[in-house]
Formats: sequence, structure tokens, C-alpha cells
Amino acid sequence: MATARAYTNIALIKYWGKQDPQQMLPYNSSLSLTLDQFYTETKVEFLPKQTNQTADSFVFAGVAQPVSPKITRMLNLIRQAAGWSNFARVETENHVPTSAGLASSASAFAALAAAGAQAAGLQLSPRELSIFARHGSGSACRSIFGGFVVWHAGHDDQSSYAEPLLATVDFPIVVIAVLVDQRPKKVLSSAGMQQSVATSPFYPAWVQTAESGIATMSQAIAAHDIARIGQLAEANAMQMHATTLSAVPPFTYFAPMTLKIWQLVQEFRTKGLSCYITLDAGPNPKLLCAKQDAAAVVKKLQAALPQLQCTICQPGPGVAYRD
Ligand code: 2P0
Repeated sequence: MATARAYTNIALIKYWGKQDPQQMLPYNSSLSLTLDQFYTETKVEFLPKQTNQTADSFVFAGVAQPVSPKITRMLNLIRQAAGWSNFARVETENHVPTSAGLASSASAFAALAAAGAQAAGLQLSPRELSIFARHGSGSACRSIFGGFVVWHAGHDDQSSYAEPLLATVDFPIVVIAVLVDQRPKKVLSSAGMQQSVATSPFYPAWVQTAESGIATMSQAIAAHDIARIGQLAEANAMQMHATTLSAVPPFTYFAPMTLKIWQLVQEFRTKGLSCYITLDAGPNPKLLCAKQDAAAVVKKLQAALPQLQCTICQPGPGVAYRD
């Protein structure tokens, strides 16, 4: 039995599109920051053969749920590596501040991979663990590590892994998670990616630009240049979203409120408040700024849009085990 905790991450250079959906190999490398405000804690127990359990079981927030195919797939990978056939009992809890708007499969599959591997007695390196997590959800491979993390796209199972770029973030960058809408997204990210890959004429340009963005973003991180990190992240997010607007048929994750917030962020900048926006496969924006500006950004945002809930996140840690 083992329990692991993993934190979610926000991609500054995003993963958008699979070149091999079976192996979960992306077309482009991505770069993220692990956040400290939202995590998943998961306990895995492989049951002795003599128990009468005839399938895996899954309990989410104290309630028994059907075992999803993605969970089964992850448990099968672990069983295969351990040479076991025992069924597992998985218990998981998401720790989400009410105002986060950050629900993500990244922390869920990083925690499941870590707890499952430990419970099965596998001695995996962090890189091997990131490869396991990738099979649950692409972005989960980055949540194995804390701070700034790169997921190398690679060309096969073993070459597609995440590794830390800067594990201890020694400069004051923060991410403000803004909650616009808590409802589940209409186009799931895997379906959205597939549609961009298959139909957007901009998709090849996306892959090329994102891939070269890794080096530029790494330089901005090494220089502790928060404004440059923000500019590059905002540009990359809009390039990703351009592949949805240019898909056939077109679709978007922007809500009217998302656009409103983007306009406000641009206005803040003209008034000397340095702040940048990024957005994943949903309408809830994340704003990047320096820690000393975060309170002013939230205040100005809420002055314009009083109903908005904001959570200030700092860089978070990698996966950890709990007794
Ligand atoms: C990312 N996203 O890099 C990008 C940016 C959404 C937009 O990774 O299909 O849940 O399970 O590999 O990792 C969300 O997609 O997708 C995601 P699958 P995942 O964070």
C-alpha cells in the first residue's frame, strides 16, 4: 500500500497534439510550472490473491465510482512491470481551493502512477515515473517534478519524459488562477487536440513555434525575467488557441469573460502593471506576474469584475509519498 501527493501544473509552452495517441507521444515538447495550491492525494493497495475482489475498485472523495479505462490502463502498466496480476483498490481526493478553477488530470495521474508504482514495489527513477504518468495523461508526466519542468516530446516510449529545468524557483513568480466557469468543458482536451492536428492549416506552424519556444522560454527562466516569461507564455497560449479557431469546424475554449479578462490584462500593462495571461483547454485564465504585483492585479481585476474568484499560486513541489 502507498499514498502519494502530486500538484497540478500550468504549461507555459503547451502540449497540444499527439503524434501517437496509443503511446501518448506529443508532437511538441512542453514546459510548465508546478503550482502549490491544488493537489491530488491517492492511495493504492494491491490486494492479496486470496481476497474475493474480482476487479479493481476506485473511491473518489469517499464515494465508490466506476474505474475509468485510463485508470485501468495505468494499473495494468504497473502490474505488467511488477509481474503481478493482483487487483487494486484506489482511493483518491482532490484538494482544490473553492476558487481555483484548476481541475486537471495532471495531478491525478502523477499521484496514481507514483502511489501505484510504490505499492507494487517498483524501484523507478523519477524519469521512469514520469514515463508511467504520461500514459495516464500527457501533462501528468510534468507533475512528477516541482518548479519549472520540461517534457521532451521524444520519438518513442523511453525518449518521451519530463525532467526538472529549475526545481527550486528562487525568484518571485506567481500564477493567479481566475475562476470564470466551473462547468466541465464542452470539448475535452484530447478531442480538441485531435481536431487541431487533423484539420488546422496552422498546426505544422504550431509544432515548429512551440518547439523553438522551449529554448527561448528556458533562457527567460534562467534570466529570472518574469515579464519575458509572461510575454512568451501569452504568445504561446494564443498560438495554441489559434489552432482551435482555425480547425474545421472551428471551436474555442474562450468564454466572453475570458476575452474581457485578456483585455483588462492588456490595459493593466499600458498602466505599468506587468501581468500576462495564459489559458488551457477551458475558459479559466491564469495570470503570470511578480509576487509583489499579485495583490494589485487581483484588486484591479475584482474592481472591474467583482464576481471573479482568484487564487494566488506559487511554484509547487514534485510528487511526494505520505506514510
Ligand atoms: C498542457 N493541456 O500542456 C496542455 C495545454 C491543455 C492545454 O495537457 O489527452 O489532460 O490526457 O494527454 O494532459 C490537457 O490535456 O490530455 C493539457 P491527455 P491532458 O497542459
